[in-house]
Amino acid sequence: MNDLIAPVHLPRVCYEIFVRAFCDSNGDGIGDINGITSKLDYLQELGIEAIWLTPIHPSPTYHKYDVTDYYAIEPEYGTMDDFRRLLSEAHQRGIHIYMDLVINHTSTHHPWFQKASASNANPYRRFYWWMTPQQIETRRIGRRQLTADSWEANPWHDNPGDPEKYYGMFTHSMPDLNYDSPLLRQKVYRITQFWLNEIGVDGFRLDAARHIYPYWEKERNPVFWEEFGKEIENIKPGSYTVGEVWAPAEEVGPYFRGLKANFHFDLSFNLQRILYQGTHQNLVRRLLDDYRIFSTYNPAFIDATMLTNHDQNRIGSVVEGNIAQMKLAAAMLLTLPGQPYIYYGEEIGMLGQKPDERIREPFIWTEDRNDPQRALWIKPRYSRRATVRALSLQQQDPNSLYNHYRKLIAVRKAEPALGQIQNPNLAETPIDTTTLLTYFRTHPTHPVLVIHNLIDAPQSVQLSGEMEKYTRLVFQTSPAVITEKNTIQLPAYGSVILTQGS
Ligand SMILES: [Ca+2]
Ligand SMILES: [Ca+2]
Repeated sequence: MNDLIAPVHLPRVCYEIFVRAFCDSNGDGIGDINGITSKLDYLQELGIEAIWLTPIHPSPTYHKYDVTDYYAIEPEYGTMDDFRRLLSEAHQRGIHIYMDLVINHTSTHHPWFQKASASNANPYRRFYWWMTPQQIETRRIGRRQLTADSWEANPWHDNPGDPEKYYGMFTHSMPDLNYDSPLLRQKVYRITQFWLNEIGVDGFRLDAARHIYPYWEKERNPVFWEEFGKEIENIKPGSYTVGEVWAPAEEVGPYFRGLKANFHFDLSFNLQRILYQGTHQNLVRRLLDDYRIFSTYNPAFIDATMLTNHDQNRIGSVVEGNIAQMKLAAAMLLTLPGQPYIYYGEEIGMLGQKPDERIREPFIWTEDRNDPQRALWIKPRYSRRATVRALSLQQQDPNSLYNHYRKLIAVRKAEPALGQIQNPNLAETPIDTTTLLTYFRTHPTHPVLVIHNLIDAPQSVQLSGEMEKYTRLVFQTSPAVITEKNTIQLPAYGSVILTQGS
């Protein structure tokens, strides 16, 4: 169970790029691979050590989560040479590249499905799920319960002229692959081998990991990923994998048998609840419970944390554009254990609420309305120059959200207790004020104490007992005056990071 080898170097801060929206290099308005390459210096300066790219394979949709060719690059985004150059430039800067691997389903335009849907007498038929209405009825699997990631209630779709229907849990244009086919498994492992060894990516983000087998066989999913994890480890030892298992911790746990990391959706929701309600939600205790669950499946588990991703309302909109609360959100994410993922634009306070297109609006690089690098794939409604300060302005302002992120990331890297990714070193403090979130990041020689003020009013905190040793302020949101011995005055939504004074 524990034969997964940890990557030699685990990136301490990661960044998710929605490719279409990030940076346009050739003036067609669509963010692309060369655009990302041109911003590697920016990402390095921010402190990013790994990038998760949303899918870059050919696909008929703007989001590209329905692939038509797993061996190619979407022409809108560039060429294989462009991608190779991105990899090489990223690696020169110590930045890892993770590809989004979407293998729960394909596009209906994928040649596999084209062949599978054309006749039931070819080997590709078995790459998908087919049943007659009668079989569906008998097994009572005609309708599915809605989940956070799919509102499709009727997952069986008509194939014109065919007595059998096919299963597509997201939508009719995304037919689910059926991993009972050994040939399909072989083909998928060959794809991973191509990208890991022939092209040189560092790992994969696994889309819809909990849906590989349909809901009536869902206990087979962690088993599938266990096999997948072993294959990947054979193909390229130390490769990174992070799963999208949008479910409570109890359900996520078993996926750590095969996947090194999984996204922590419960944490994302708890952080949002903390911001809404201004109370700590027993976060530390809940996290310790989750870690216990994860570690029973794999003591070397990697907790992939985030405020939100490309499927959730942006954190900036969760707090209704309040920059002080966005700073608080960043301070929580970047001082908790795990491997944090920043969703592109979070660092400049981008806004956005569903539908999905609206949480994927173009990054605002400069205040120039004709900035050629700014993607124009959609006319922004939430993240406009009038509502979000351009990066170029924030870079010059020491108190900007951008510089807040940069400082926090630097502190996370400088303090070994904060940068520790595996074996989460989190501990409760004796402070029990509900409007404060406090925790230790334990360490044999350099432990850290973190205190967040969760409300829109100053609060003072008395440090007693063990906490009296923490006298050195290594980070503060804005001047947090230590008024007298062992008392810290925290401004509204302010955070401090303290170490033991020497
Ligand atoms: Ca472009
Ligand atoms: Ca599936």
